[in-house]
Amino acid sequence: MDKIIIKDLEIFAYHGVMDAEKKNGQTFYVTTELFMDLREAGLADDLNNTINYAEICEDIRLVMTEDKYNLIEAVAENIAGTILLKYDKIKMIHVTISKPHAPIPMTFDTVCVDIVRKKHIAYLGIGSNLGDKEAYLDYAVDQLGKDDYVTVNKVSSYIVTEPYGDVEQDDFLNGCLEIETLYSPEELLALIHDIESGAGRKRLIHWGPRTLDIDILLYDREIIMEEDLKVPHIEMAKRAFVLEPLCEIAPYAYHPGYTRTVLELLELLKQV
Ligand code: PH2
Ligand code: MG
Ligand code: MG
Repeated sequence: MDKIIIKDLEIFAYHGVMDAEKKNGQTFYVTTELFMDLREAGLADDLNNTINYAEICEDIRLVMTEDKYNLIEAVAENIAGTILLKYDKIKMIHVTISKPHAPIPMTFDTVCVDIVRKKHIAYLGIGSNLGDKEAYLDYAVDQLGKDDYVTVNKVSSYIVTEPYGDVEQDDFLNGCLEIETLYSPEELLALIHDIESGAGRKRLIHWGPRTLDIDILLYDREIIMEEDLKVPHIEMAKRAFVLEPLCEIAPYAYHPGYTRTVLELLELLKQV
């Protein structure tokens, strides 16, 4: 991917674990690589099609000088988050904070923290079969959208579905969303649990009736097999109530386990 690079932007600031560092300050150097498509700007020769690097330098200066952090890790994380949130065009950022005058009683060139952060695309399934089902699904979409680190790109129609599984219960209302997020899968799961609790979800019967269920279906092309989090959702290929709404918003989204698109999975399921 194309990128704009700002090398060793010099900023005097007061970050450090030691009291003296917070009192006296020192010079830091910030290098950022801003990953974005530069072709349109290149062809049109127009600043409106890209981002103004002078503005980015000012954003970095503000993060560097408005607060005093203990760790350059925290400085880097804040710069990455601030810039990714502010600029839609920037999809990924590489930040290096260099601290050549760090209090180390030895000779060294510099010490750096170096991080890469990006916007992730995730697909979520939502379902409800208790109370005002439509209001609960709307609540999920609203709450996700309100979070600073989540943008809701697309929402499918809501469809009425028969309960899947052995528990006898009321029909579900199901839907799917595409989101863009700065959260890791684990952080996203924590947010989802908060939203489910906010909808009065009680975890009583496994697979039983619920006011609101939100599942991570896909997260980029990652495969995660942790005790409390499995992505892609392990049952999604068997569930028409997931694949149908998902196919409406993302027929060509890719399942990295089955190496098939959502559309292909839905067609395979219909053949069973
Ligand atoms: N969720 C379940 C179990 N069964 N059936 C339908 N139709 N829709 C659901 O969302 C659903 C289900 C457990 O997550
Ligand atoms: Mg579920
Ligand atoms: Mg769930």
